[in-house]
Amino acid sequence: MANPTDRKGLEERMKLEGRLPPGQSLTTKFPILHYGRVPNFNPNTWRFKIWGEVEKEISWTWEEFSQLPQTEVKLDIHCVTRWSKFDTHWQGVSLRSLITEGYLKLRPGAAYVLQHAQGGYTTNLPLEITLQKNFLLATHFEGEPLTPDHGAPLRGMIGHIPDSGIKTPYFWKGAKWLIGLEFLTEDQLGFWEEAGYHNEGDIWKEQRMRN
Ligand SMILES: Nc1nc2c(c(=O)[nH]1)N[C@H]1C(S)=C(S)[C@@H](COP(=O)(O)O)O[C@H]1N2
Ligand SMILES: [Mo]
Repeated sequence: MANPTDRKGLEERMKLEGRLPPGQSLTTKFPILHYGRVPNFNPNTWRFKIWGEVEKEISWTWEEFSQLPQTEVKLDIHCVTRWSKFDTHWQGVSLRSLITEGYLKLRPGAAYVLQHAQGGYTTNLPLEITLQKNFLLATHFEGEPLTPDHGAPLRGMIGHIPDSGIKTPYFWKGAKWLIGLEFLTEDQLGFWEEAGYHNEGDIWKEQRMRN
């Protein structure tokens, strides 16, 4: 375990590099945070569905999902409860690649995406953010399959890529135990957004709660 001095030192460095958003502190751990309990994963019955503003609905088995083209990304993650974790490595499927490689065709009206998790958690994002490099349908963390606590077998991942200039919301906008994406013409609030969290949740603007 890193001693507190290391933590402080790393945090100072991230601050100097402009990578620590306001009101955040660095953690070297990986906190586990969710509402409710960890659902079971049964690879025989698990399905990943895509519906709404799409030309053709999708329902993939775990085996089918596992054969989709893979993408890797390095992200800084920022939780609204004020911890940040830097340089985390993720592997999975990018939504953009599903579209560019012809697996998924959206209707012209698609403008928002609602992530649906096993257990009922939902969270919403504008389509344009889910098509950025910092959004991933992630199956692996640091080269290993996700653990149940962190969302196995699949989670929505959203984090920051330094110097990318792209928009980054807080980490609640990535649903663990992800089982569906619903494409919408109008925005629809998710679980925490409904409960008063900010709808955009920009980490640099400290958009934590809706006023
Ligand atoms: N299904 C589900 N996904 C969720 C949540 C949740 O309660 N349920 N919490 C969110 C919040 S608030 C955070 S900070 C991250 C935490 O992910 P971690 O437990 O892997 O750190 O998951 C997000 N995804
Ligand atoms: Mo969070």
